[in-house]
Amino acid sequence: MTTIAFLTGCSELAVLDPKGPVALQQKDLIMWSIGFMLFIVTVVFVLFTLFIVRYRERPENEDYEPPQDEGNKLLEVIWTVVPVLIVIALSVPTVKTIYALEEPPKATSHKDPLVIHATSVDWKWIFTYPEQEIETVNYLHIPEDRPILFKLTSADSMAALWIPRLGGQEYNMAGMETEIYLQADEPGTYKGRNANFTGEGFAEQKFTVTAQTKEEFEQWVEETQASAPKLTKEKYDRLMLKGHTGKHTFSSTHLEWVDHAKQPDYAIKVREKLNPDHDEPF
Ligand SMILES: [Cu+2]
Repeated sequence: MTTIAFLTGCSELAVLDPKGPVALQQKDLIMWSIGFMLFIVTVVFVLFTLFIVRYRERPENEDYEPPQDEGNKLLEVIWTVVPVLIVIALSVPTVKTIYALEEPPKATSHKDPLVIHATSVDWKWIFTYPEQEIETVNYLHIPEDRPILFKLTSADSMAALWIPRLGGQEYNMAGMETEIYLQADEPGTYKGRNANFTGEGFAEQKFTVTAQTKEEFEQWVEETQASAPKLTKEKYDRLMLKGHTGKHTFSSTHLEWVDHAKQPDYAIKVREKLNPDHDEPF
């Protein structure tokens, strides 16, 4: 663990500090796998040391010729069965976790998930709350203790949504929709980013997630609906240009005229129409 911490140059290991049930399950799987593998490494090195000490070359054994044994049933069975058991011990929990993560977290599965569309476009994140008719750029507000169903797609490059404290990444791909459930157990601000290299501006394709109590979240929704400007097609199209932009908030969504999962060439057509040398993402 210390080595990992030093190698990554991180003062904190967000993946190992989960703030939600999805990230917690993944952390448990990581810790189980590392622990189990450390155990195997230990056994191997102990046996290795034992053998080189015990069977080292000694003057009194100079003429020793080992007997020519072959086909020791017991040994053959041991070194076949043990690796099979190792594979089972690692794969069963992994597959179980993968399947469990396709569903909303168990503890809150009685609650309706909040649906948020997350669309990546070089190099920003567009979040759409279809039910609330809200759209945000580069930041998110979510209620705590409620599963969030992210519907992911990309307007251009293949990206990956990653909020380490809430769970592992999932790909955003043009022309299709992928899904991931995430959930925050406590209010707080968590970092999110694109985890799939998409060129020049990739490093800064980040966003923040603010997890709030149910009441605070509802208040944010109401205020946003009341005070944020409507999203116009003109404004939205300028978001399609490659580049960075700050945080933005709107009280209507781009789903009214485009779903990138169904129209993968939307951004390309917009870029042809706009002049990338003069127009910039607003
Ligand atoms: Cu780092």
